[in-house]
Amino acid sequence: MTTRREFLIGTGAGIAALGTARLGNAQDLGQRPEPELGLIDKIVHPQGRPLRLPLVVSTWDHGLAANQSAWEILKDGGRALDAVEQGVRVTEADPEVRSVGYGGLPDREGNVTLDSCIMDETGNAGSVAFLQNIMHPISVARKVMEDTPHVMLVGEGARHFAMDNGFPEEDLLTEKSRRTWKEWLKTSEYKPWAPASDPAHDTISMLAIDKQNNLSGSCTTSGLAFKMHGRVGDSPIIGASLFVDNEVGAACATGVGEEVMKTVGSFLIVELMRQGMSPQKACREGIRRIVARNPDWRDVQVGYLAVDRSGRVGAFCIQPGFQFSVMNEQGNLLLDAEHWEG
Ligand code: SD4
Repeated sequence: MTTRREFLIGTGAGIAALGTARLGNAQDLGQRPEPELGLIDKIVHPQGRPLRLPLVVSTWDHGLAANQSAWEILKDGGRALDAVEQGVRVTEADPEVRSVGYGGLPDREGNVTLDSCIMDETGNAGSVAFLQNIMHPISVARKVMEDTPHVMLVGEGARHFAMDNGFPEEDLLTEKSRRTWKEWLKTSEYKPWAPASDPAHDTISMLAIDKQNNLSGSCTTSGLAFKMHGRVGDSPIIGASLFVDNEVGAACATGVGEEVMKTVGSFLIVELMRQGMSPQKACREGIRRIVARNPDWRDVQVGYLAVDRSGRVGAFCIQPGFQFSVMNEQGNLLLDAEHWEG
């Protein structure tokens, strides 16, 4: 049973919980959740307050379903690495999410090409880029990490590696996405900088801390819709879309990958946390670096999400509209990130 409550929180800290907050899981059954002790108040606290562990956070509203799947692993004492893989597989398999995996919008030539990476508590990492016809790039990225001496495989090599390891080849272009592409072809307007409030651009990135206090992260996407064939964004690039350091925390990204890559955003945010910044301030500084070097920042969306190893959460974006999902034993919430005020 899920208890649905609406939260409207005015906050000097800037993260306003505006959407529907879904509180309640098996342990809350029959009890009214206590908002003043719950997730929201701790997240909106100016310095951030540690949330109860284990904990999983992810980008956008499709993160709610992904968090739930990750939580099934975390609540039983499972490993954060398994949680972040299983969590984003839900999104990869969902044809209604048009920016990740199966049903993702294609490049301008009609090919669905996928980017993904994963990183564990020991600093091991795996990634795949420009992968076609494989529904679960996150699991291929994990195989690259665990079964090869390498970090990254791309294109045909990645696809052959996946098939050799038993991943089925599938057509990932759904009828709905094919129709959207055909519609786009009528104008063929090349606009890779569109803000991420456009539903075509919603990568899932996920971070988790397990009961052993270990961190892991994952990221998976079909990338910018109608991109040039062969274009690869930040999502498979360790340090850009994702970085995990078990001594400090973890960070991940969504939005226009070129901006994230040029500022090595997730690595930057983890290093800022290492120097003592809260996750919230570190995410804000990551966004400030992009805004500062980019006169056209109003046309660009990037959103960052971070946790430190104590369980403090931060999120910040350029344009209003970036949402993130946070789950622990107290509930599974969708929150609006604070945005840059030009
Ligand atoms: C990319 N970062 O390919 C991805 C797209 C994205 O929300 O995150 N959209 O650049």
